[in-house]
Amino acid sequence: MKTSVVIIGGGPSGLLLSQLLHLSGIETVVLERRSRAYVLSRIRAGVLERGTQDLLDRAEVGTRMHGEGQVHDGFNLSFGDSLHRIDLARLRDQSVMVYGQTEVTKDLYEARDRLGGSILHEVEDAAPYAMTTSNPFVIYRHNGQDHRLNCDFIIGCDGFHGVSRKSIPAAQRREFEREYPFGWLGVLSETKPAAEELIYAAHDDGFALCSMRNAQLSRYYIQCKADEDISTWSDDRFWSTLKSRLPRDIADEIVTGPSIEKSIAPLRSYVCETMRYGRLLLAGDAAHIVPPTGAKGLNLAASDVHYLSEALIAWYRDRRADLIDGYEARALARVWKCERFSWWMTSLLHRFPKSTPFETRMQRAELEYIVSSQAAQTSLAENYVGLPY
Ligand code: RFL
Ligand code: PHB
Repeated sequence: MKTSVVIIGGGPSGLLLSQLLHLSGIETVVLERRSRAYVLSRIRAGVLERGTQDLLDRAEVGTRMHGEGQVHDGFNLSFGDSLHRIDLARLRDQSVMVYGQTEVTKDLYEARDRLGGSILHEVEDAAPYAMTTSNPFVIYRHNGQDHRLNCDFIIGCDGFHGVSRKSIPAAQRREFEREYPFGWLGVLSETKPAAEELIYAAHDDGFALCSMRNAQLSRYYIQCKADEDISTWSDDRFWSTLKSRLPRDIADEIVTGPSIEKSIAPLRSYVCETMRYGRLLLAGDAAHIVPPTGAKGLNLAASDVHYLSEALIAWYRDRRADLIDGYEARALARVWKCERFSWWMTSLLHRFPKSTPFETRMQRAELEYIVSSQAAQTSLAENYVGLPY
């Protein structure tokens, strides 16, 4: 069997790339380890930058996002029992879109199905071979049978735990990592959101975030221990901890209800600068992870897909190799800036178990500076709405 591009991983990066390539007449096969129901049950990102929205429009999957997503012109920082609004529209003349990753993924599946895209689910043991030759191939197992798929390129869109990055010899991988000494405990609940816009709360007991998916669906997170045992977190304990980290007037208004999803995510910053190894190219979480505080993970995956789709289209349409050769450098230039922003937001808003009193004062001084300085707010807003591609 032969196709042009094999994409390992059918999350948002893999599906979006496959859709963009299809629209330019390039054939792809997507190999996904999980079932479709499992992929759609993962609750993840909620905030889309303008560049991501534009890319979804270009992929002809933006209609439902524009109809059902919420345009947010600002968000709030909370500390010391008060709320401070960051006015994205005034500071940067831009907004973000609140529209869940689950919905983005559903829209992409719908489009790929409608156009006859080839997405194989519950694929086992996918592995790339001959990446440094011009005839790479992928071996995998599907429905109990082994297969070999020849191709021109293999794209690793298989997330942080995937096989693609690990197929690059360790000696060739330039990797950088920071783990944070805490995680996020997230809850989804069918309740009215705490406020119209997101609230990022820094509190002496730890960070909290009030987000949403729509007018009747709230998403909340609280900072927890890295090795937290989720079974010790009843809904009641979650709600009372969340409320204790928010300004009194917001906490009093919070509508509680049963959680319909509860999970813990570790926080990590990670970059594999080796985003290309011969005919294997990495995109999205397969190549880099940001802590979720800046809402950048999915958006960064989208900017990779933008550069990579341009590169592959130039290869097939104009027989140009320069954008493939330049992919890693173009992507990394943006990746490192988003890594910096996500690390900075995380460092600013969380309680670090080993912080000294001086460091805690520095965090507070920085928050005070941000809310009193238009220059500082402009920088925050510029990064939050998304750096240009
Ligand atoms: P994904 O979504 O992890 O998809 C990878 C896919 O590859 C499959 N796979 C394999 N398939 C075949 N063979 C193998 N060996 C395979 N190994 C893995 C997996 O099953 C999966 O389907 O990576 P992708 O596509 O690069 O997308 C990245 C985003 O999912 C991620 O960056 C965001 O969710 C991060 N993120 C956020 N990003 C934002 O832009 N805004 C946000 O508000 C935001 N909030 C978040 C987040 C991530 C979170 N968690 C849980 C880490 C909030 C949270 C809590
Ligand atoms: C979310 O709604 O899941 C969300 C929003 C903003 C973030 C992270 C997660 O920074």
